Amino acid sequence: MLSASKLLFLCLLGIVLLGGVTPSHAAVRRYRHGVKMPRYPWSDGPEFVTQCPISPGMRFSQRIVLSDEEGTLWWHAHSEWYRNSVYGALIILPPRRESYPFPKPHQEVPILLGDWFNGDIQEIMEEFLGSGSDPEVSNSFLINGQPGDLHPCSRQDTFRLRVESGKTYLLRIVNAVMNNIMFFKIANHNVTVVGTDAAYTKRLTSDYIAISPGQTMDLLLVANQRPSHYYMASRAYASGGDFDNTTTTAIIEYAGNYTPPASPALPSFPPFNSTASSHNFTTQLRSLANKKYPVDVPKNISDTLLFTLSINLRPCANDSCEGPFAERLLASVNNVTLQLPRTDFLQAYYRRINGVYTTDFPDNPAFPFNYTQETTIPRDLARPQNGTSVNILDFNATVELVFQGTNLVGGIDHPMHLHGYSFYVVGSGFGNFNRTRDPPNYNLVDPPLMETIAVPRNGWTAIRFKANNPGVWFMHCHFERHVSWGMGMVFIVRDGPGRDEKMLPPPPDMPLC
Ligand SMILES: [Cu+2]
Repeated sequence: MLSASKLLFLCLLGIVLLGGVTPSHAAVRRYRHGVKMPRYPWSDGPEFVTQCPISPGMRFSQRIVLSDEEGTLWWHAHSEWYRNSVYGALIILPPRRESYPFPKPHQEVPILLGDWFNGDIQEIMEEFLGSGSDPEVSNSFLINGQPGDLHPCSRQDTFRLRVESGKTYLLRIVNAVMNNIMFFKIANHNVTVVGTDAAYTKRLTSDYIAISPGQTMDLLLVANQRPSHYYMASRAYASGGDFDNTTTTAIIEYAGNYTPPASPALPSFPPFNSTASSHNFTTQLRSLANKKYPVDVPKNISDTLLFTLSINLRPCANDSCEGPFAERLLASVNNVTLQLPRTDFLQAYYRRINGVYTTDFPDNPAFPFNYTQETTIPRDLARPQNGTSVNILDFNATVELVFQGTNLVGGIDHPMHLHGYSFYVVGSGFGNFNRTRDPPNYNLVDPPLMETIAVPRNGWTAIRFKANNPGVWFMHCHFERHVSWGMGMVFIVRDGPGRDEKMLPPPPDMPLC
C-alpha cells in the first residue's frame, strides 16, 4: 500500500516524457531503475522489451508505481547508449510520521557517479558494434556531473559538500557509470552503509565501498575529523582489459575558521584489479531483517535455474572483425545472445502476436563444461546461438537463480539486474557452483535485498525471489557493452488466478512500433 508521502512523491514525479527532448534523430525510452512496478510493466522502459521507442515530438506519460521501496533508486534512458547522459536520482522517503531506522541525518546529499566520453556516445556505440571490438573507454568519471580537480579543465566546477563538525550526512550514491564497477572512498573518513537498492541494511562501516553500475547505496558520513578539506573520490575496479584508470573527485569542506590545505587529502584505493576488495565488500551486505523490516526469503523452491554468463566470439567474413582473433565480440546468457525483436516482447505477449519470440530460453546450460578453468577454453565453446526467447515462470513460483560466470574469452564480473523485482542474494563464491557443496552455506537469515548484484569474476552468485509480479521483465548485465553484445534475457511471469494477480492493461498513449 502506498503511504501519503509516497503518493505525494508519485505526483511530483508525474513526468510527461517528451520524445522531443532527445536529439532530433533519436528515439528514447526511460526506465526507473529498481522500481518494481507491480502488475504494470507498461512503463518499465527497455526498448523492444516492454515498449517501442518514444519518437521525437511524441508524448508518453510514464506512471511510476511504488510499492515497498524506501531509499534511493534512479531513472535512466534504456535505449542504446543514451543512459550515459540521461539519468537522475529517485529518492523515496519513509511514510509521513515514520523515520529512518538510523539516526536522522543533518542533510541528505545525492552523489551520482557517471562517466564522460570525449565524443558522441551513439557514434562510439555504433563504432564498436560495427567493428566487433571492445568499445573505447571513457575519458573520465564524474561525481555529480563533474570530473573533479584532477582534470584541470573544469576545476572551478568540482562538486563541493560543506559539512559542520559533529553532524551526520546521508550520502545517496548512484552508480550510473556505463561499464565499470567503482570503488568510492573519502579521505580520512569511514562511511556506514544503511541501505542498498531502496532496501535497508544492517549498518556496515567501511573505509571504502564497491558499487556496481545500476546499484545505489545509502551511506552515513559523520564529520568527525579535523576541520579541513578532504576529497571524496571514485575510480574503477577492473579485473582485466582496457579501462578508464582516472580518478574523479569532489571536496568535503568543513565549516569554520582554519587554513585549508593547498590540496585536499586524496584517499588511497584498493588496487584496480582487486577482485577480493570488490567481492569482500559486497558479501558483507546484510538485510536489516528485524520486526519492522522482515525478510521473506523463499525456502521451498519450485524453479531452480542456472544461467551462465559469457563473453563470446563469432567469426566474421574474411576475418574482418576487430575483436580477438579477428572475430566479433558477443555475450550471452546460457549461450543465448539476445536478439531484440522489432515489436516489443510485452506487446507481443499481451496481444498474442505470434512469431515475435520463442518460449524456450533454457533453465540450464545446454553444454556443461568447466566454466571457470583458468587455462584457455576451446574456442568452439565460445560460439553463442542467437535467440529471441523467454523463460516463462508461473505466478508465485519460488525461484532460485544461480548466475555462473565463465572464463570464455576472458572472465570478468557481471553486475546482473532484474526488472520488476528485488531479489535476495543468498550466496556467492569463486569457481564453479556446486549444487551439493554450496547451498548449505546460503544465508537465508538476513541476505541483502538487491536489484543489481555483481557476479564475481570466474565465480557464481545465487539469488532467490518469488515471481509475484506478473508481466514481462528484462534481466541483463548492467555493463552497457555486455548488454549491447547480447547479455540479457526476458522472463514472462504469468498472471495469477486472483483479480489482483493479473497484469494491468496498457495506457492509451503506449508508443507503437
Ligand atoms: Cu556483464
